[in-house]
Formats: sequence, structure tokens, C-alpha cells
Amino acid sequence: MSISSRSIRISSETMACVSLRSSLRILWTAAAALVFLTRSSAAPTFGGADKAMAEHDAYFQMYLAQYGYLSPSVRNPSSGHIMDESSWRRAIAEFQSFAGLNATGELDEETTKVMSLPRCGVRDKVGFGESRAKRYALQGSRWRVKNLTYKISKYPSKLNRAEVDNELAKAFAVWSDYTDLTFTQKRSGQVHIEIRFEKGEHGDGDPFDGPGGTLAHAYFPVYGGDAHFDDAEMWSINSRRGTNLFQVAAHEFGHSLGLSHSDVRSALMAPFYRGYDPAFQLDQDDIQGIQALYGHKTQTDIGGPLPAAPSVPRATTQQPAAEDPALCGDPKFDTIFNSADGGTFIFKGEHYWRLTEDGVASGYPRLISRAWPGLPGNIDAAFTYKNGKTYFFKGSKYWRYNGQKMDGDYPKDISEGFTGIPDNLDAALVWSGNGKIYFYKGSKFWRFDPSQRPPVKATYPKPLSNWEGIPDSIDAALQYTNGYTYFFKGGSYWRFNDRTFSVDSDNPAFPRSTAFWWLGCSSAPKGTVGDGSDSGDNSGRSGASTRGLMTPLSLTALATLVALATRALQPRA
Ligand SMILES: [Ca+2]
Ligand SMILES: [Ca+2]
Ligand SMILES: [Zn+2]
Ligand SMILES: [Zn+2]
Repeated sequence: MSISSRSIRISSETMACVSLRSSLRILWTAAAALVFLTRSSAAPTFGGADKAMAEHDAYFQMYLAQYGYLSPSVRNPSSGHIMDESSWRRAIAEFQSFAGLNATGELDEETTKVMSLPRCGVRDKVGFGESRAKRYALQGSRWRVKNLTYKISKYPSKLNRAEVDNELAKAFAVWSDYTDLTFTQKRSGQVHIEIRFEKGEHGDGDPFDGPGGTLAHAYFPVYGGDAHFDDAEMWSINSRRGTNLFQVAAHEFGHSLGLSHSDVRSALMAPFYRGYDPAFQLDQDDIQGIQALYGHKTQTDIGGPLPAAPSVPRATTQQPAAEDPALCGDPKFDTIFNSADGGTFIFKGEHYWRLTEDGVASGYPRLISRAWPGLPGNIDAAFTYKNGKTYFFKGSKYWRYNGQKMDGDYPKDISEGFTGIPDNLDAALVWSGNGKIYFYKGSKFWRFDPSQRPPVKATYPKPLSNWEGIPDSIDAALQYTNGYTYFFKGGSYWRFNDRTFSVDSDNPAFPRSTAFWWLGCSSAPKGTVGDGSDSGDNSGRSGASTRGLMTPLSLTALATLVALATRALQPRA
């Protein structure tokens, strides 16, 4: 099938083709300005205001038609299409119920606010007039193969390519974590999913609209699976500023795999951008959706089948995690790190364990030398960098692995590969605050930035006491998948708040028992370590809340972002 015929099919069937939408947006902005001017002049001309209100409604008619709530014919105002009151109200009510608002059928302020949120350009309702159950939705097509390839044929203008590669690989991993799908990046040739960052009109009849509004769109498998991102957005990585590339990409790839929009507000497949979420994880709704298409995950990269699908925080019943006598008896370990595919591992002596959300996976410990051939035991420190490679440190040497495969001729000297970093390290991590690598030893720490010459500034080492509340001579450190940074020493751990730059406050206070909160040792004390109290609240034990509070996923996070945009709607009030 040629590209051009595919594009034509796409614009007529899957995506609301809205060449008029941007011009109406401009019209509406002009109309709003007119109302503003007439109001502030203290001599209102009512004719002007009425006209503005008609334009105002026209804008929202366009919106409802674009996203599948109204017949596509309203997208052409010149056709003289007159909307009857009841279908107008029904469309508004349907949008409201999809967005989780009160279905009043009135275009109230809350509704217009949600309509002004930055969002995905794909329609909420695939096929006009079709009704559906309240949850994830499948578009109706899926890939027939599990090993998919992709290519980034046009990169964003303002981001580093290697970082974009890494963020998009992470976004695909969101889906391969729960299925047997694999995603391989190719630089040239035929691929399943082509990715492009484009501005304005870009050849598929659905032009992007500048900063805000539509952030991206993607095609369902039957239409090719390609994903396009609006290059006018300020795409960002690990930052509260701009629009988070990883989260939007993970959403778009959901479409590329066959998922439609979900009306579950906390789902990744909800259509609205929810703001940067350092604790991002898939909702149970997303997981059910993708597994309905591709089945459950049967294999992991590291050793055999998964014990169980990762639990969700709101689950009330939890399988008790298997207790590991070796770990519970002596909960001190050498190092802890995340693998590139999202697993978390602890190393102790010659053995390793894979962590689940509330303990260790069954079937462990296993031998490090079997999973990472060529790697010795008693590792000092480890981390996985943004390039997806895992680095291990021991004595004066380090090793680099790509997954479980040694990535070249190792070991090498730390003094060569990490000039400025000492031998015999305590711990290392990649810190989310700035994406740089931190090394810890005794009472000091070093910051390593591979993009700088020299990578370690002359002002290092600095005293570890700068990390307020963290003791000297730590055993291990980790940036966990919930976005928090953790430090481990003896049988205790501390959760670090990257915003206040001090140990987080919670009940029970830190330090807490590593055995209880990380290793699933239910007989270990759960209260603050060292103060003899064991009165902490145990209700947060299940799921991801064990190690750090989940950020509630909600639209309210965005309310402030769109305050300016919604101000344009005030004249109607
Ligand atoms: Ca846009
Ligand atoms: Ca260590
Ligand atoms: Zn979408
Ligand atoms: Zn496009």
C-alpha cells in the first residue's frame, strides 16, 4: 500500500481531519478579544458580543466533531449545517461523561476548561455514534507479530538525539513490560512504526496547531501505526517544565498498538495530558487493554517467568511475598540498581534477587555469574545510565553491560573510564534531579557529567552531609521507578525528597527497615529504625505505596497550566 493512499484513508476514517480547526481557533481568539474590548470600553455593543458567542460555540462544535462526539458535517460551517439543541446537548454530555465530569449537557466553565487542556489528537470515539463500555477501548486492529521495529525519521529540533532515542525506548518498554512484545529501533529501511516530529501541516491532512492544543497523534495498526509529535511543543525529559516526551510517547504508542482512548481518568490512554509524573506507571485499565490485544507477559529477560503481574496500588488483596531467609536474616546488601527494562535488582555477595512491588520475586537468589556472564561477585556499586547500559564497579575496575551481555572488553580501570572518581566506591546512582551520575564513598560524594570536560568539576568531592539526613558510608543508593531516591545502610533506608533536598517526612519516619519495606520480611519491624517504636501505619504496605507515595494522577495538575488559555473563555461568564 503506498504512503499517499494510506494517508487519504487515514484522514477520512481514523482521524478527524480538521484543516478548519486552526482557523476557527484564530477566529475565536479574535472574537474573544472583541468581547474583551467592548466590555472594557464600558459601552458594550451587544451585536458584537452575540457574534462572539456564536464563534465561541462554533469553536466547541469543532472540538466535539474533531474528537468524535458530533457528526463530521458540523466541521464544515459553510455547509450551513444547523445544530439542533438536543444533539448539541447530547454531544456535550457524552464528552462530559467521557472526561469524568458531571454530564449536565451544559457548556459550563469546568467543561470548557477540560476542552482547553493539551491533549492527544486522536478521536475519543472511533466511529461516530457508537456507544461503549466504560473502560479501555480497543480500536479493532492489532499487530500479528510480537517483534516490532521502529524508526525515528525526524527528530525534535530542540532535544539531543541520544536522549530522544532513550526516552522513546522507555516509552515502548511501558508496553513490553506487560506483554511479550519487543521493540527494536532501526536507523533505516522498512519498519512497523515510523516516528516523526513535525510542525503544522505534515502530509496527512491533520496539521499540528503550534504550542499547546494537540500534542501528538498516532495511527492504529491497520493504518500503519505511525506516530507524529508536534514539534512546536517544548518537549522535555525528566522535568516539570514543558511537555514530558516519555509520557506522551507512551500514550501515542498505545494507539500504535491498537488501543483507543480510555475514559478512566488515571489511565495513560485517557486523552488529556496530565502533567509530568515522576512516579509514572500504567493504570490497571491500560494493562488490561494491552493484554486483551497481546496476552500476558510470559518471559522476562532475566531468568524465567515473572512471578505475577505487578500489582496496582489500589488493590486491596495482596499475595503475601515469599520471605527469603538469607535476606531477612541479614538485610544488608552490596548494591541495588534498575535494569534498562525496568526491573530492580539487589546484589549481595555472589547472588542477586529481583524485587517485586512488595518483596522479592520467588525463585531467587540466583548466581550473578549466570545472569551477567563475566561479572564477579561482591560488586561495590551499579547503575543503569540514560543510554540503557548498566555499569558495575568493584575495586579499581568497572564493567559495562547491555542487558545481560558484556558491552565490549571489560573490566576497565575506573580512573580511565570515570576520570576523577575514586576506587572502592560505596554506591552510585543517576539522580533524577538533573540526570547526572553521583558516586558515594565514605563521607564524600562526586558528581560525574559525561558531557562536560572534565566530567568531574574541581569543586568535588563534597561532603555527603550536603544530602541532608543521609549518613556517611552508605551501602547502596537507587533512583527507584517511583521517581524517589533511596539510600541504604545496614538494615535501614532513607527516602530522599529531590525537591526539598532532604530526607522525606512520612509516617513512620525514616530511616525504616529495609527488610520490612523492601524485602518482604513481614516479621521485621515496620516503624522508624532506632527509636524503638513500631507503631507506624501499615496500611500503605501494599503495592507501590510501600516505597514512596504515588502522585495522584488527575487533571487538576494541569489546571494551572491552562489557566491562561481558559481566561479567553471568561467573556461568556
Ligand atoms: Ca500543538
Ligand atoms: Ca555498595
Ligand atoms: Zn491519544
Ligand atoms: Zn500526522
